[in-house]
Amino acid sequence: MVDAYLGLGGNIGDREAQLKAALAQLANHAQIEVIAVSPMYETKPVGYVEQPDFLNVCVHIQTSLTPHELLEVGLAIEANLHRVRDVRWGPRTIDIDILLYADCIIETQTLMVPHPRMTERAFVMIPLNDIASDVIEPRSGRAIHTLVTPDATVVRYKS
Ligand code: PH2
Ligand code: MG
Ligand code: MG
Repeated sequence: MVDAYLGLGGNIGDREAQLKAALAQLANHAQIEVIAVSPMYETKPVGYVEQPDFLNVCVHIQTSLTPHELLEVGLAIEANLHRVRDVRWGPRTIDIDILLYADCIIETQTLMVPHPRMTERAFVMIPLNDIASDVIEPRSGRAIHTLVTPDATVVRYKS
């Protein structure tokens, strides 16, 4: 079993229900154990800004899946929750990204781990810091708590 961290986000439909459904589907997988889930945050869109606000959450899992198998599981859950791929960085019911997989650096056509933009994104780093503050981001060799910066566009979500 290896430790991995995933980032989940969505900004159309019932965002909270979709995040909870995605977390439940991860937890139900025979080769995934959910160790910790961060609080949910409501976040302003980054990249393509003319779209609704997101809900984002990070999750710590232990898994016997390979990185590419884990990617496939995430894509299958996205499909179950009716994700349609249209605009890059555009609106979606649910997005499941592998942020960290053990201390691996993976650079393939289909998968980049650590997620290449994670350290620039407060909507990832703030929830990740809640559950992984001492974990090392292997590209920089630095702990998550040294890479996170406060951001007023990332707000704890109270439903
Ligand atoms: N995901 C993106 C692009 N922009 N912005 C926020 N706030 N949250 C996201 O999850 C997000 C984004 C691409 O995956
Ligand atoms: Mg993403
Ligand atoms: Mg994605």
